[in-house]
Amino acid sequence: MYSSILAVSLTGLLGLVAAQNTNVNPVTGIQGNATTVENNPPGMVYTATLPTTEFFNPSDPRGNVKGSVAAVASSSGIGVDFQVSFSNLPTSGGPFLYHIHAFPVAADGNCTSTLGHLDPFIRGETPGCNSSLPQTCQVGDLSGKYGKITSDPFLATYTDDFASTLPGIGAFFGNRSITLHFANTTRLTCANFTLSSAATSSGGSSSSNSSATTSAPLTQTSAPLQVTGLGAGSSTTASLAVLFGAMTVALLL
Ligand SMILES: *[C@@H]1O[C@H](CO)[C@@H](O)[C@H](O)[C@H]1NC(C)=O
Ligand SMILES: *[C@@H]1O[C@H](CO)[C@@H](O)[C@H](O)[C@H]1NC(C)=O
Ligand SMILES: *[C@@H]1O[C@H](CO)[C@@H](O)[C@H](O)[C@H]1NC(C)=O
Ligand SMILES: *[C@@H]1O[C@H](CO)[C@@H](O)[C@H](O)[C@H]1NC(C)=O
Ligand SMILES: *[C@@H]1O[C@H](CO)[C@@H](O)[C@H](O)[C@H]1NC(C)=O
Ligand SMILES: *[C@@H]1O[C@H](CO)[C@@H](O)[C@H](O)[C@H]1NC(C)=O
Ligand SMILES: *[C@@H]1O[C@H](CO)[C@@H](O)[C@H](O)[C@H]1NC(C)=O
Ligand SMILES: [Cu+2]
Repeated sequence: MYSSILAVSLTGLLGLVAAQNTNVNPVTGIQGNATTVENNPPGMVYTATLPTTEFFNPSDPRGNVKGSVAAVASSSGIGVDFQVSFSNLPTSGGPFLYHIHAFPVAADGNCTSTLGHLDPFIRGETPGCNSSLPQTCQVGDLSGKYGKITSDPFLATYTDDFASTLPGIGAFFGNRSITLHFANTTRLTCANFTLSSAATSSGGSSSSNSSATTSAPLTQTSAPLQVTGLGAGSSTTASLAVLFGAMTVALLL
């Protein structure tokens, strides 16, 4: 199951994705490069805290990876500040990858349920992200843009211009999740983002000014949802067209 891709396409975009995947670098999403989100509501903090039980090996005596990803819109509203902290990683199988995945974790903790990466611009998996050009990467490909997990503990802080805390646009991640993978892309553990606070006084910017959150020219607002899995080297591809709204989904299990 880990080496198979299930691709579901209504719009027939799959061939376009595949064509882009095999061509030029830098790659551009079908909906263009990722756009900087400039009207994130300040102070909205979303945190994904890893569960105590590992998805990959629930009886692992070492227990699960510990840690969290906390993300808050910068006080300017431009981009999102991420604070990443992981420890107690497996002693082999790295360097580990982590991404914002498009769907939340099922109640039973099964990380398969998070489906693929957050990819509102329909950029697809391959070629891999060039971290020098983060706007050309999948919005959710955090380890692609900012580095794989290469230490234990692993701590990273960065600002991502493309993810958003503004509900209603494709780049919004507050209703989605983080998934950690082994280097071979097998899913290790995952966690929902949840709203941990909506600060009212940090940074000095008003967080209650609704005019600050009205929509900028964000063309992805009505873009079809695109999620992709991880699997540049996958060997099995199955594709089928399904009449389910304007949705293109490529899923690696
Ligand atoms: C996407 O960004 C890359 C790198 O800056 C650029 O070469 C490319 O032309 C951009 N594509 C579009 C459609 O703007
Ligand atoms: C991926 O790597 C992990 C850790 O080395 C290993 O346990 C697992 O079997 C691998 N999965 C696949 C599909 O090879
Ligand atoms: C993740 O969030 C979804 C949507 O709110 C919820 O149904 C699910 O139970 C949550 N998963 C876990 C493991 O808490
Ligand atoms: C997780 O969900 C997938 C897809 O529904 C299923 O094949 C797999 O057996 C589940 N894994 C566990 C540990 O429940
Ligand atoms: C990544 O993009 C930079 C800037 O355009 C370029 O110099 C570099 O060659 C690219 N790296 C790869 C691996 O394509
Ligand atoms: C998450 O929120 C975005 C923006 O509001 C919406 O487009 C998307 O369908 C939501 N996803 C889930 C899994 O609820
Ligand atoms: C909201 O912000 C705009 C632009 O800075 C300003 O003109 C307006 O007075 C503010 N409204 C409130 C209720 O703070
Ligand atoms: Cu992932």
